Amino acid sequence: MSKKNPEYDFKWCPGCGDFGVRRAIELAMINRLEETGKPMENNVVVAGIGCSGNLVHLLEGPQPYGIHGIHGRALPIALGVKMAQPGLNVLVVAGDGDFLSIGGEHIAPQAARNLNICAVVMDNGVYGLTKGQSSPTTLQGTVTSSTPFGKIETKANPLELYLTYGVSFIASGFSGQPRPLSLLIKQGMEHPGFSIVHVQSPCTTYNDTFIELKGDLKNGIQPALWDVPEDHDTSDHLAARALLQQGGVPVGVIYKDTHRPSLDQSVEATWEKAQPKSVEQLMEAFVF
Ligand SMILES: Cc1ncc(C[n+]2csc(CCOP(=O)(O)OP(=O)(O)O)c2C)c(N)n1
Ligand code: SF4
Ligand SMILES: [Mg+2]
Repeated sequence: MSKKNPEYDFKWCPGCGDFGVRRAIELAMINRLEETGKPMENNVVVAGIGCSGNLVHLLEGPQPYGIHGIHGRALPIALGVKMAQPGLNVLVVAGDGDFLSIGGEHIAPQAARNLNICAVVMDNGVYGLTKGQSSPTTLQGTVTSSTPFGKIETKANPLELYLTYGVSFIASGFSGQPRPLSLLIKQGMEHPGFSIVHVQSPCTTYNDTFIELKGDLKNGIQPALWDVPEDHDTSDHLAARALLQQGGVPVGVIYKDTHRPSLDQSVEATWEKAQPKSVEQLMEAFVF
């Protein structure tokens, strides 16, 4: 991390949304530490590559363990950490490009396994670190350095994607509200299965969406953000789907299924069924 790694000189731009996400993660971890009595070293942050992934070096206060991995491969690394040490609290931090573009193929398998980790996705609708190329969540038609005549593809809807893949905890948050966001992240960390907290975290340099998200009523701009109603039934898949079809950006818990076993529980149960074979039995298997 930064203090232990003084040669690491990466800095976020002023006003970057990721500052708020960092604060929310710090608050959630400290809160968890106070509630469970487990030390900060019980937490591991697995980061992708991107401005968002640099969060792992920029955390302040007590330091969790951190792995700054490979672009798009935060989930497989987190799978390895969790399988080796199921007692650890594993948190993935990744950008929209990292998680949904190059890393998109890893979401469905982990959803099917119900890997017991929490992924915090910082969605700024752009590749920030590499200077502003389009990402899956860039609006169709947007002119970027990689789409000089406008983006051809439609914008992905990550929350609908997660729901379709069967992610067992899905929340949506905003970096400009670090305290409420920390509560969503804490719920995600406590959820016994695969949780994703998808965060709108604007890039002030290449895609500043703060006003669009928060609105500017004086100038007739309605906020895209709206709170998930208190009476929303988070256990109801169809209700979650209907919520996502209302447009804009819901803030809160969208869906939660606590009835499925997590991957570590399923692996444990499989170990109990597996009969270890003796060397003789294994050798006999090769005899024709
Ligand atoms: C395998 C691989 N491909 C491409 C890159 C170049 N690269 C680094 S970060 C990045 C995209 C970052 O966008 P995002 O994940 O949205 O993170 P942000 O910087 O916006 O937070 C790319 C394409 C890389 N480092 N490794
Ligand atoms: S380029 Fe964008 S995402 Fe990266 S640090 Fe600057 S504001 Fe944040
Ligand atoms: Mg991005």
